[in-house]
Order: sequence, then C-alpha cells, then structure tokens
Amino acid sequence: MQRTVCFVASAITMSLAAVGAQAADTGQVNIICSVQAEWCNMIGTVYAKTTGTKINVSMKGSGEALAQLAAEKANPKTDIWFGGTGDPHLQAAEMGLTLEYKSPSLTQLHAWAQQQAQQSGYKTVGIYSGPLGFGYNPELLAKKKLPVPKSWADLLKPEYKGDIQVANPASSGTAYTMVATLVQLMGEDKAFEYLKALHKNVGQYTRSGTGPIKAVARAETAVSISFVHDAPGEKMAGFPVETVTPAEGTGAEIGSMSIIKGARNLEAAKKFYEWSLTPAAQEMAAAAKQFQLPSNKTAKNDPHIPDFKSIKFINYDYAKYGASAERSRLIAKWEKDVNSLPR
Ligand code: S7P
Repeated sequence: MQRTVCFVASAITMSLAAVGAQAADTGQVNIICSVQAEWCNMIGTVYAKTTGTKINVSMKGSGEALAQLAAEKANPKTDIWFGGTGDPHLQAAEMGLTLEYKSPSLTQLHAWAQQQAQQSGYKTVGIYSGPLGFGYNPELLAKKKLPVPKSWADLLKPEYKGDIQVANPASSGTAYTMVATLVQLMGEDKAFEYLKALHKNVGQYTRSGTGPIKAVARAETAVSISFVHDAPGEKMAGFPVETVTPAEGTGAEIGSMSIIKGARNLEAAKKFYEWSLTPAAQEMAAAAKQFQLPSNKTAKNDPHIPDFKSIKFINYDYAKYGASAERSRLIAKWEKDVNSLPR
C-alpha cells in the first residue's frame, strides 16, 4: 500500500510539472468517481492544482452510483459521473438523470466511445474500455491442485466449489456485464441455467466489482470473474495474480462519463468533461496503475493494457443491455432465480 501511495504521489507531481503552474480559484465540480481510488485521486488532484477548480470526489461502484443519482434526481448534488461500466450510464440517460452534451472532441475518440454517446442521445460518452475475464491466484490454485479455468464451462466444475468470487449484479456494473455477456453468448434460458450452476461454486458475492480480484490477489479465493485490466495493478503491488479470458467468448465494458441533469456547476463540469477526454488526462489512468484502454485515439497505450486483438469478444449489444427495463428485468430475475437458491 505504501508503494502505491508513493507511486501515485510521484506520478501526480510529474503530471503537475508537465501541465505547469497552479491556477487561480475557478469554482468547483462535484464528481462521483467509479474507477479505482488511485485514479480518482489523481485526476482530482491534478485538475484542481492546474485549473484552480475545487474537485469534490465521492467514490462509488457503477451500480451504487446509479442508485445515488436516482435518489438525488429532484435535487442533484453531483455534477459529473466519471467512469464505471457503460450499461448503468445508458440507463441513467434513459431515466433522465443525465444531460445531453455533444463534445467537440467526439471525433478524437474511438468508434466504440462515439457509439456510446450516439446511443444515449449524447447523454454519456465512452472514456475507456476493458474486457471481462477471470482472475486467478496461481499459487493458491497449485496448493489446492486446481487447474487454471479457461472457459465459462470450466467454472462449473465441482472442484471450484466455494473458490469463485464475483460481485452481485444488483450493486455491481461488472457483475451485470457478466450476466448480460452470458445472456448474449448462450441465450437467456441457458444463461440462467448456467448462473444457477455457477451459484453453487460461488463462495461470496461482493458488493463491488473490483473486490473479487483483490481477494484473489490476497489468496482469499482462488478465482474471480473480473475485468482483466484490474489485475496488472495488483501484480505490480507484488501479489500473485494472473488473468485469462474465456474460450467461448466474452464481453467488454465501455467505461463512461456523464454530466448530471440539473448540475449546479454546469460550466465547470463541462470544462472537466472536456479535459477528461484529452490524451493527457486519459494517460493518467496508467500512471495510477489502471490499465483500461483509453477512448482517445491519440492517448498512449500502456503495455499493461490487455491485448484486445488476442481476445474472443461477443458482439455486445450495448443499447439493448443498457436499456433501463432490460437491465432491471435481468437483475430482478437473477435475484429471484439465482441468488435466492441455497449454495
Ligand atoms: O476501476 C476498475 C473498474 O473495474 O471499476 C469500474 C466499475 O465501477 C466497477 O464497479 P462495480 O462493478 O462495483 O459497479 C469499472 O468501470 C472499471 O474498469
């Protein structure tokens, strides 16, 4: 942990040196940040120091962020929702929680990020992408004499009973990405049969999607269903963790950013939004040891970012599975048909 803090602090210092002197006070932006704390802290600190704008950051996973924004709808306290899986951002757009804003920088972004904006009526935008896969602890697997799981089918083998962690789709965008991926890969009936069988092997459903890979890294569980870009940071901190993407195919998130409808600091929020789409801002993710693929085409891609070309992806239907009714229906069905079962 000490190493992480030092690394982030020196990266912040370097970023500040690169962008120049501190600026005068120019208001504030209230942000819900759904990426990891190191990245949230870095963007908050660098942006505040370089622009003079006060940044209030509150950290929340994607599902929890959506719930908070829905609860605040009549009296929003948030200006920007930064990061988190794209499906709840699309749902927020549909629920009228976020503001239409067409950035002049859109053409600088990859097609998948622009598509996320178009599909939402420009109420959100893609800021990064990352593949869903499995994390595993090679030392713990060896100790338990378990093989490395290579496919969705492998996770159902009885020898993994109690050794798999995944988040709860009701609170986690990561876990919802898993449910939507399986439904698209297998068809809904087979996907729910699969999820019921997987349930028997799950030792714990965590609240947040980033919890399971941390548990794998710390040998609290052998296998996780996680975004694979969450592993290199754990590995750099000295933990034994590897990843694999399932042989049958997998989904990817389009991590997104939205301006909140009724934002009290709208002009400041738009400036922060524009800054977040620049290559320099997006490269701060890797400086904070977060290895999602940046959405700006000219941002430098750190070598730790997963190699998308080597992964078998499904053709994820972001519009359909980000739709409010579909997302709520699938989560309710998972609660009723899967989570209620004994393990
Ligand atoms: O920052 C890592 C990351 O995996 O976390 C984000 C997301 O908020 C996960 O949260 P929940 O699953 O708890 O909702 C991802 O967008 C991001 O890549």
